[in-house]
Amino acid sequence: MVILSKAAIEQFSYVRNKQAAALFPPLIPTVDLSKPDSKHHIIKACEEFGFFKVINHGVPMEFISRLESEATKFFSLPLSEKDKTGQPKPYGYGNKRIGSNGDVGWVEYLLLTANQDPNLATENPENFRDALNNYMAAVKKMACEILERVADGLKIQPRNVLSKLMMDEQSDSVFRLNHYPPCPDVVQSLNGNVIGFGEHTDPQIISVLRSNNTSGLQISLKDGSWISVPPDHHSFFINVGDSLQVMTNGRFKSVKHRVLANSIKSRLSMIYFCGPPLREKIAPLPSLMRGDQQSLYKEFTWFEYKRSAYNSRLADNRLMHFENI
Ligand code: GA4
Repeated sequence: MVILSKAAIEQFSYVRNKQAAALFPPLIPTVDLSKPDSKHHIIKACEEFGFFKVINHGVPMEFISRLESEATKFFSLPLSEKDKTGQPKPYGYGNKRIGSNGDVGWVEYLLLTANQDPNLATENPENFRDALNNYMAAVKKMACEILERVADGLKIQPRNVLSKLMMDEQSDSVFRLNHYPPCPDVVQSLNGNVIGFGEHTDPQIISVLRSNNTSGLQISLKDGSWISVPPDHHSFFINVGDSLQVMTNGRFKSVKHRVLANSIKSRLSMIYFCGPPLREKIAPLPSLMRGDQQSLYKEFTWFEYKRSAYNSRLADNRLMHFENI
């Protein structure tokens, strides 16, 4: 008879669970914003995945389609035209290079600040600018509603304690359009994967993503495995960012995610990153701290965090430098 040690049994069931997760990946949580109990689903999804899908979001489909068509037009311009927007330092048009520390991906993108009129150096930028402004205003409103439901779900007051950070005139929110052209190398690559956008967590509070119907987005689960997020061009996907992880003292986890290139179809995504004002202190919300519970993080401002983030590589654990030991 073979007697297994406790460690061996744990290892065995860990491998079995991982295999089961690969065969039957968990469903991405879906939150219906038209339902009054959605706050509970939001909290559960933020705790378990740091990620969820939103339906009945109230963002008019015409705003979405219009921006999609303007963005497609922009990315179809000759490179020399797109380059007129200027290199992403940090805002502008970027091609393959992500950030300034050596990261690359199979992607071209436009990075804009969400609080000022976008600098679009195309010939007739009015339509594009208009589409961007309508879309961003509607998404900002939805993000604000989600953050207020987060506050409700966490039973913290006032309910705008989180949303006010991104609604502030000085909020440091960012908007990103990513275009992943079909990638011929996917077929020849070793495991059939070419990285479109490498694994990372988002630094902000939450990010609101919408894409066309091309797959590619994957999120990392707590056990380190990756699952693909089925695309849904009618819905939005919300990521918990590093700042919200800190504000909840680790109760919510910022979700690691990445995008794999597709060999046939191009993928277009639009992401609104809800950032706080630069002067804002990022620390656990006092009303979430029980008794003598200690903060897992040193106190820092969003400016300090951002400065450190811009010196990091995409896959780095950016919060590590701010942890209390
Ligand atoms: C990841 C989330 C957003 O896309 C972004 C990215 C930023 C950039 O592309 O300039 C960063 C990255 C992101 C985190 C680490 C640094 C900065 C690229 C990079 C290597 C706009 C953001 O805010 O942080």
